[in-house]
Amino acid sequence: MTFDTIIRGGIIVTAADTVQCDLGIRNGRIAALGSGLSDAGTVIDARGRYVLPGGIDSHVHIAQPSGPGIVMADDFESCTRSAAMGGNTMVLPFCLQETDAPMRQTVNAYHRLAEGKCHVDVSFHLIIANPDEQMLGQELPALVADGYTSFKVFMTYDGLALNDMQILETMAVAKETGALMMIHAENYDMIRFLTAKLEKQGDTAPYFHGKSRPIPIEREATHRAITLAEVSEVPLVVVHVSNREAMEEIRRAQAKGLKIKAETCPQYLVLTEEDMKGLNMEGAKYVCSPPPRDKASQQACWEGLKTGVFTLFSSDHCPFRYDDTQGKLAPKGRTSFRWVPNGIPGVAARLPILFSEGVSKGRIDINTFVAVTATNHARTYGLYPRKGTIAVGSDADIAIWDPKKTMTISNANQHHGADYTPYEGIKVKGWPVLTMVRGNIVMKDGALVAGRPVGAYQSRQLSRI
Ligand code: DUC
Ligand code: ZN
Ligand code: ZN
Repeated sequence: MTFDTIIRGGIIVTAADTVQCDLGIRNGRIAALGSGLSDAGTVIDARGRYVLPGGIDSHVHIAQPSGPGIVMADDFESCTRSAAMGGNTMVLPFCLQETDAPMRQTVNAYHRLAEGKCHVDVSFHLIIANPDEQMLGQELPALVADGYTSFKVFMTYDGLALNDMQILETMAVAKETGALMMIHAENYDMIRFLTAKLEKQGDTAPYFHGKSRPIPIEREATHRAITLAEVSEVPLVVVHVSNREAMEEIRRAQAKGLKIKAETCPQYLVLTEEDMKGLNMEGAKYVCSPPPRDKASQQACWEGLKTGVFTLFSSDHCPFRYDDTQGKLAPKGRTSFRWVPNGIPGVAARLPILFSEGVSKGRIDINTFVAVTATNHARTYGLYPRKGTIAVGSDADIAIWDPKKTMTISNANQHHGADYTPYEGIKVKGWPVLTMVRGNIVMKDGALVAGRPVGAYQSRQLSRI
């Protein structure tokens, strides 16, 4: 047999091209593109469908420690199941540095959690919470050399926030090793100040989460992060950008020739701070950081995607159950928004939302969709061209989409561990009907294909940005 599988007659899309032809797969890789391919064990009819590189969601959180008494709603099995259902073939979660353990030990613990459980491929970013001599001088360079080639730092949060000196010291290691740094840009002291003020006024409901971290707080930190990267002469990814002012800081830096990349997420396209106003604690379902903003900010994020200021569209999947005292209804959360677990699920909703709101409604073309959901993630995080594109020799990581299929997003079709989706009720046109990881069909027509999970850990090269 020439091929294991042929995908016949679909519209094959890459970040650059759109062409109707057959695609032949052998040994988990794309072996041929052309017309009239034959001789395969399995033939998939894709006429009238898009054949896209599988989505790569380079920003998800899985089984990450989230504070006393709080438990994330997804383990590696449930998050990667949800990812596969949503047309993804790879996710990149984070390994959070623990204060009392060597980073290598922590990374190995995440590997053990993931091993044999994943329905799509995975690779890990690191989160640097304590950039001491041991970490910066030894652990981090060794981990980068072993394929953990990107790490995130935070400018806010107790126990995570790094000051400017620490960020500079960490950037020096990025410069030395070639690793790529990602940054959560919000001003810690301003958030602390406003949180205390709001609490004193009795403004403690989930809605005030947004008021405790308004746009200038993100803009200032974005500007400072860019300046620190400029002085350090390193590239930087600003993750989860939510508004025009931060976007304009990034646009200016890019126009100056700085290697600043940026990401936005579905919550900044379709949610607003009004969603956090729900009765009782309902607003907690939408609490994430940066918070959803307003309609004008949504417009700005679309503009960022259309003009290439944002090259990455990720979910920032960070799921907590709602009706659960280990989740959004943690008892302390009723006393103040400050204690509401921060994050929302979205790994399955990311692609249908962007396909429908972007491609089906004519805001972006299908090639841009592929670029911002797959190809740029692979390029940015050292996986290209093995991942993120459709080309002979690349892994057969493929999602087949029915561009005409209409669906309503609901918790039932997310298949994650959370008991709600913040995108409940959103009607979409365009839906993934098949997901294939290295030639293995893992999802077909909204159902997981039975069998052992095929997802595997992927070591990464240095970034190509
Ligand atoms: N930042 C993230 O990237 N995810 C969840 C919460 C946060 O602050
Ligand atoms: Zn963050
Ligand atoms: Zn995140």
